[in-house]
Amino acid sequence: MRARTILGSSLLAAGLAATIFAGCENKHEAKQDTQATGSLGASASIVELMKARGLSEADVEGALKTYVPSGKMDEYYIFASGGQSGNVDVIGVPSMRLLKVIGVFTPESWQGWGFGGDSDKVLEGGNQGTHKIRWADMHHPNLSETKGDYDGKFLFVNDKANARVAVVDLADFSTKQIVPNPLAASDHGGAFVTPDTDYVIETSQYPAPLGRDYAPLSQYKEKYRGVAIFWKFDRSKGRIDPAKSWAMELPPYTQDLADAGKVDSDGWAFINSFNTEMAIGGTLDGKPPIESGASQNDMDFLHVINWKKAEELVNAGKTKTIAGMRVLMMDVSGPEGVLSLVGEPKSPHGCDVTPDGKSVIVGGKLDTHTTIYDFAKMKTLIGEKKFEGKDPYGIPIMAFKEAISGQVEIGLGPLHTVFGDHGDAYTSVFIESVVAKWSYKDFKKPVEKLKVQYNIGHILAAEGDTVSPDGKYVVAMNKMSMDRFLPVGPLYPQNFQLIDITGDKMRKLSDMPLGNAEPHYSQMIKADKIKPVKVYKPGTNAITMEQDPLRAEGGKERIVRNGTKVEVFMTAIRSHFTPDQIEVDEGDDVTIHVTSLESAEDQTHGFTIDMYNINVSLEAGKNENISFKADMPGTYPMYCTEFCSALHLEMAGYFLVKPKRK
Ligand code: K7E
Ligand code: CUA
Repeated sequence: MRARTILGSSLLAAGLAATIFAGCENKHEAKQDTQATGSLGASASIVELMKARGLSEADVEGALKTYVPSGKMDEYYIFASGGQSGNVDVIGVPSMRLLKVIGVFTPESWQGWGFGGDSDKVLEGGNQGTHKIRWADMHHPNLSETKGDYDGKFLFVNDKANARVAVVDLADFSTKQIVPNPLAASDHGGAFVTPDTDYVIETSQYPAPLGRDYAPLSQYKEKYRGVAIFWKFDRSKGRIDPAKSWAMELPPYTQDLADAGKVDSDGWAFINSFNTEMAIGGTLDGKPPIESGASQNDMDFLHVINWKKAEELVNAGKTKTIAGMRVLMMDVSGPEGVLSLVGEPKSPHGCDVTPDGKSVIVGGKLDTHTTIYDFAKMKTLIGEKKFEGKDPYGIPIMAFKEAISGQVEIGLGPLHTVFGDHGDAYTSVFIESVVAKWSYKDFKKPVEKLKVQYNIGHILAAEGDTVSPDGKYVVAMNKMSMDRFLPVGPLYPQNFQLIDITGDKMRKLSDMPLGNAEPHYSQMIKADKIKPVKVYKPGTNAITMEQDPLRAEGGKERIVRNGTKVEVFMTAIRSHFTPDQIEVDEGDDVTIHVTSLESAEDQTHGFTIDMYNINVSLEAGKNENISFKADMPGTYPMYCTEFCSALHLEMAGYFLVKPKRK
């Protein structure tokens, strides 16, 4: 009876039956099915299923909108920050299935990332000072852009904890470069790209003396500074060029998020800040913690930077070199009008430029509004030098009221804002645990709030921070997920909730537990913009993406000994290594060039030497160069770690280290 009521009242069931039969490729089977049960019967069985599983119509709608059958592809990719895992999570939309975890800052053993092969050099490049850094607090992945739209070629990510930026090439979804920031001790406003990816912007978080020299906290105001680095990206090489990069000294306010201008505001960058009080804590001495010291002022500062003009000043040599980097100091940038400030209410967080580049949206963690800054107004104020004062560092300050076009009452704790395709904006509201939908064109109050589970920190939309957002989807990236998933101990997964924004009302479609650290930001790109290679050209070095001059070739495998240096040219093909026996003396310096001779798609081998912490992945065509000291005498199997063929277990050999004579 109940089943009939649902059926009768619902277009969904009919739609379901239609979908099911339309989706059935084998007409004969479909016909048989219809004969056996009738189309109503099929619907009835769906209703039975719904009943048995306790699913509502909304659940089934969510399932139908997100289910991607075997052999069908997702419509979008998400590139999500892997947070403290230091690696990037790649997720398909709408299925919300994890496709890959790209090794970036943190060794990743499936990809052989950081276990003796060429990737070690990339990780080495990211060392800071005398320290080997092998983790990251990854925050904001940014896809490369052409004319303000994602072009699907590169991905940039920042490491807040160790002030670094990495470049991932989407030709093979692997990391090519890590550049350590020589000036700052931590970053946050990164890795934001300018509309043609001329620059990747990285701005500091916690102030410190530039170059990280020692200075006592009592000299905070005099010696501590913030900094913005403009990393020059060389697209033809696919690398950041540190020699052509430059920086801007900033006051010791705690700079937070940043965004590059676009369209109207192309050539400009915006960085917000908190702790303009310059509180330094001192809890053990009975002083207030930074948390309360930094929340005294009603206004913090949005930093407005004319980077095109700053670039001219840098090229004219008006810089000071600190830690090897050209820095435009505040005594130049303030008077020259390339750095200006304007008030921001209170403890701001998100800083997001609208798709038309006309406005900058700032959310205040301790404010209930988002503030909409009007770029045209700010440009005029700066051009006419109409300021209401200067900060203690001589940086001019615009009047708040004259710089904004409005404020919208959003709710408790608005953080980040992303955009749809018709002037709609979506703000994550942390304390209230909602996504607030509003209009940045006419400053409408939230037209709708959608509850999410729980404490949404971050948010993304389909191509939502480009000049042409797609609409379609928003994802709430929720910090907390109690009562959503099977318990896994006191450290809970994050909860990605996929939201359909095509209708008048937002609809939650699915939940995805993400058991891999806290994603701070993510971007969603149309899948057809990404065109990765399927196999490497024979003998490719995956770091240079060129044929490795030291690759091994079939028939030319050999072991070359030169004093205590041993060089092995080894090939891998189903299902053996050549050579498969290597004997060296204790203390020898060993280099193994191991090349996969496979050319078929998805035909991967791995190569490991037991106990030597050596493990590389050999995708078809790839060459890896492995160098190490044979410092541990003994007998060590070496084998292939991918189940590559029926005789995969036989793909093995021995690495023998003969002890030194005593
Ligand atoms: Cu809102 Cu980098 Cu998490 Cu700040 S982002 S923490
Ligand atoms: Cu090659 Cu298993």
